[in-house]
Parts: sequence; structure tokens; C-alpha cells
Amino acid sequence: MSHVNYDERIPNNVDLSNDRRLRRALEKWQPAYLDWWRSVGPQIFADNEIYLRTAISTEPGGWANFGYVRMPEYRWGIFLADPEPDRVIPAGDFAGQPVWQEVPGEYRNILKRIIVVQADTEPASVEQQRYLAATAPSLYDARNLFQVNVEEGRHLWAMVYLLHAYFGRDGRDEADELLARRAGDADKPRILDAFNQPCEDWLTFHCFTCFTDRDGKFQLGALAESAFDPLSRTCRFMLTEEAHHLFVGESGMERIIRRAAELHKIDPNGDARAQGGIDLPTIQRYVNYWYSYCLDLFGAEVSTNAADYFATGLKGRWREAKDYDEHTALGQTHRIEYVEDGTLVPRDVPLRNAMNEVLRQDYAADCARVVSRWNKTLEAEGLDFRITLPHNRFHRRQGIYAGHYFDPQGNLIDEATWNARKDEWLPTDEDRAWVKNLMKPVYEPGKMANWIAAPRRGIHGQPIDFEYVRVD
Ligand code: BYC
Ligand code: FE
Ligand code: FE
Repeated sequence: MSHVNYDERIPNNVDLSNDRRLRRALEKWQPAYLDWWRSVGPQIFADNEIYLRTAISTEPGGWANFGYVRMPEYRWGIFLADPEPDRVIPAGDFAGQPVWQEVPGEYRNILKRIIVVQADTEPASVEQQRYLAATAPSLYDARNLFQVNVEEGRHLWAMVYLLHAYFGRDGRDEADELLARRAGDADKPRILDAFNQPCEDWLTFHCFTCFTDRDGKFQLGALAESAFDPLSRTCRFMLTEEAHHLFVGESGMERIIRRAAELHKIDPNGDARAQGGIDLPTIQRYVNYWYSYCLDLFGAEVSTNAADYFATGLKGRWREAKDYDEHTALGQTHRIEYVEDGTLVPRDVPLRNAMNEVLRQDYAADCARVVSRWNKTLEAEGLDFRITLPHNRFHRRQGIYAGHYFDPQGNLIDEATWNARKDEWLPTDEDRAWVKNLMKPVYEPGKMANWIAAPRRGIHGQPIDFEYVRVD
């Protein structure tokens, strides 16, 4: 079961050859996907050979094969983690009952909505990143970008499979729409805000893979706890791919921070920019910007949608089955600070309604662990500067804090104070221009742009100066 069949046009471990209708529908979608990839996927090195991994089995450990591939020839396919025998619904009103292999009619629309929202982020990120390789700081980095891109493409396949297999005509229409929306487009934007933001420099890319892909980790984790077993299984396999995306972001940021510290020390005035690098305060402002955008991806603090998703078992909490003893979340509350008449007022809301906030807090704790590892680097470099995460209320555009002003410590401030100080906290036009001006391609194997440190090791045991992208 876990072995992937690569003899078919669409590699899969879901026995596609025995479902003629589904296979034909997906084979019809496949050329549209490839057209999409060509037109808004990676535009640089689009047909070069890239050293990529491809999934060959879904068993933990040893599931990947590494080798040179031209991206349009990547074997995108449908891989579900093996079923857990006797799996029961982890959370909500039906906790403990057998999981569903089909979609119950009464939840069809909300389940489809969740799958579409998840699906929409995958192609969006590829679109956002399509020109980045034009300024890759090394071939190692370009390869990592492409690895992330082909896997986000595969994540789209994962969700499109569910739409085609379980939602009939509506599902096929949604799958077509997923190729029609465009990141940042005024008329047909992607669904969630962070996926319409430009991602045109590599500091942004590493913030994105660190913080936005990490939202993916937690949302996929919550969907892995779904009562709908095919969704759970597909998300469990996606999570194994996601780990590399998070590695790219965390280690990429660490390398930029380490280099900022080195350049700070080299410069007589402690000015990393004078040495042609990115300075730590600029890095901090980018962190503030992306982290706050990603907090928005969890939705409103108090949400009836979230309560419904939990009650019906469509979504659970992070590690619901493993880490919780009580799975109904009834008769419990969660404290939320509301803004009322210019002050913060705590209120206890029913726990089910606060599930977006509960997941956001798990996410925040994970981000805090990452930042503390970056700060170890700064400590080892002998610097006093520390990267911090802004408060959950800072710079929010979704939920109960949207429309109010907070400083990075979470204190309520007035609009005039915000306007006077926001340039200390968020990237300025000048910061963006500076970062953009540093973005020059480095395509010689083993060489790095000046503003980023070399990685500690290469990919899959290869040396750092390996030809990760065959340039010609
Ligand atoms: N931007 O009741 P609420 C990934 C909308 S990342 C724009 O709070 P709910 C990846 C919301 O849709 C993981 N709109 O919403 C990473 C709703 O609209 P409707 C992505 C927003 O449903 C990197 C309304 O506001 N996965 O995989 O409780 C690279 C009311 O809000 C936003 C998922 O998101 C926003 N930020 O929570 C590649 C999982 N936030 O329905 C990939 C699936 C909220 O009233 N999604 N709105 O028109 C969900 O579970 C939920 O839909 C959400 C929102 C958590 C997103
Ligand atoms: Fe993804
Ligand atoms: Fe990802």
C-alpha cells in the first residue's frame, strides 16, 4: 500500500488505476496544472536540471529519492499516509466513533470550504516565489527554493485529489478555480491575505518559509486530526514534506542573522549595511511583519466557524489524539482580552469558540523556540542584540485586534503614536529598497552572496559546492 506506483501517468498510492472515472478526471486536470506551472511557476532555471527529492514511498524514513530533475518533469502525484487501523474520531461531538471514509452529506459544504482554503495557499506560494531564483544567493538556496516549490505543487495535487474523489462536480469546479486565482491579483486574488503579499527578496522568502510554512504545519496538524480519514491521511504525509520547508526558513534566517552579526563586528562603526549586508534591526522589522501576517492566518480569536469545525470533528487541536485526555472541549473556557472603550478587558469564552486562538498559541510557542535558537547564534557571536517576536496583538488585520493599534509589547496605543513609531517596527520603504538592492544572483557552486552565511552542510550528504542546479 505505502509503495508508490510510478508506472502510471499520475504516480499514486491510492489505486487510481482501478477507478477509471477519477483517473480520467485527474488526467484532464493534469495538463491544466502543467500550463499553470509553466505560466506562473518558477520562471528562472525553468527547464534546467535541479537536484531534487521525489517521494517514492510513504513509509517513515527512506521515502525519498534524490536526483537531477527538470521541474516540469517532476512526478507530482497522490500520496496518502497508510491508514491507522481502527482509527477513531479524535475530537468533538463524535469523539471515539469510527472515522469517516466518505463525507457525511450535512458537512459536505464546510469540509469542502476547509479543503479549498488549504489548497489555495499551495499554488499561491509558488506564484509569489516565481521570480526569486533570478536573485538566488547561491545554487544551494535556489535548489531549496525549487524543492519547496515542487512540493507545494504536490500539496495542491493532494487537495485536488480530495476534491475530485469526494466532491463530484462541485469539487472539480473548485479544482479548476484553484488554477484560476492568482497571488496578489486585484480581480482574482488568493483567499488568505498572507498569500497575496509580494515575496520578491530572499529575506522575505526565508521569513515566509519560517513563519508561513509553519502556519501550514499547524493547520495540517489540526486537519490530520480530522474525522474525515482521507483528509487526515493526506495531511499526515504532507507534514513529512513540510519539515524541509521549515528547515529552509529557520536555517535561512539563522544564516542571515549570523552574517549580520559577522558584518556588524567587522565594521568599525558596527554597521552591517556599510559592509554590504543586512543589519539586525532590519531583520527584526521583517520578522515583525511576517509573524503578524501569519498570526492572521489562524482566523478570528472567537469564531463560530472554528467551534463548528471542532464540534463536527472536521478539525482537531494540535496533537489532539496524543496530547489531550478530554476531547469534547465542552464546559471549558478560554480567556480572551477584548478591546473595550480604549482598554483591554478579559472575558472567558467557550473553549470551542476559541479554537483558532488555541492553535495560534501553539504556533506562537513553536515560533518562540525557533527565535531562541537564533538568539543562541547571536550570543555565540558575542552580540547583545536579540531577535524578539512581537505580541500577538501587534499589527493584526484579522480578528478582534484588527482596527486597533498596539506596540510590539502588546500595549494599546493611539493612532498618532502608531504613525510616529511604525517605522521602528515594520520594514520601511528604505529597508525594502536596501534589501532589494542587495539581491544579486550568485550562480557559482559553493559561493554565497555577501549578506548570508554558508549553510553548515549540504543537501543529502552532498558538499556545499555541489552543483545543485545545472546552470547550463
Ligand atoms: N485572510 O471565523 P473566522 C499553508 C476570513 S498555510 C483573509 O476567523 P475561520 C502553506 C475567513 O475565511 C495553512 N481572510 O474564520 C504555507 C472567514 O471568511 P468567510 C493554510 C481571512 O474559518 C506556506 C472570515 O474571515 N491552511 O499550508 O474560523 C506555503 C471569518 O473568519 C483570514 C488553512 O488555513 C485571513 N488571514 O478561520 C504553502 C486551513 N482569516 O468564510 C502553504 C484551512 C480569516 O466568512 N482553513 N479570514 O467568507 C481554516 O481552517 C480556516 O478557514 C481559517 C480561518 C483558519 C483560515
Ligand atoms: Fe504546502
Ligand atoms: Fe510548505
